[in-house]
Amino acid sequence: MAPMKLYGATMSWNVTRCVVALEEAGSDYEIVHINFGTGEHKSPEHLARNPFGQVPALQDGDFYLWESRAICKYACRKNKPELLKEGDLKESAMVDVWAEVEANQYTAALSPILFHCLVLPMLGGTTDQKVIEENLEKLKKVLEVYEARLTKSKYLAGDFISLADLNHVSATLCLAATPYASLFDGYPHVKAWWTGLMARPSAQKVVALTKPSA
Ligand code: GS8
Repeated sequence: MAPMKLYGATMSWNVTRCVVALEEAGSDYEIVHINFGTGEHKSPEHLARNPFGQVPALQDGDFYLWESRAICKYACRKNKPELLKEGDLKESAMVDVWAEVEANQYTAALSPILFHCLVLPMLGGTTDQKVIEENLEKLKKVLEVYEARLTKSKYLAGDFISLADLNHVSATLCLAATPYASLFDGYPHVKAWWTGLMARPSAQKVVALTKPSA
């Protein structure tokens, strides 16, 4: 069967979130670059893949889907369901809980920081320090909860790695390029968890893909 196609630009942490899951699942896939500069994401071809004209989108044969976290789940269900613990009612529920926390607490606070520190300057916009500070405060409160959780279990959903942990990798990698790279220093268990995630080949694949020369 033909490899799956992940459409996107690897500078997007929504796209590289999918790269991590596809790598971890051992999926057969290839990345198809979408050129934002030429507006390719709004072309009829791409709108057929993602009606919102956004990246990422995934193609598996004649099946298309979008929304990075749905793509990540699909890769796991297809190639590595252990990452979702779907056979266990309570473990899978904890994976769901921490996957929601990643999306609605952690990345909800981290994204505006990344946007203002990294994306806006690239687009010629002006960074709003107030937005950064407000979201840093939110993120610190979230990290306090993570620190407490990670003193009790090795990973977020329990003593097993899951998609809930892996979904953090792509956006957190971008934090290193901001002035807040040392944020985790105040949270030793979070830092150890992150160091473990960073060492995984899937995270290193994203590092390699997002190097300026890549
Ligand atoms: C968000 C996708 C998104 O914002 C997901 O896949 O998780 N909830 C969705 N994609 C941006 C790229 S930056 O990460 C995008 O395509 N923006 C272009 C646009 O909105 O026109």
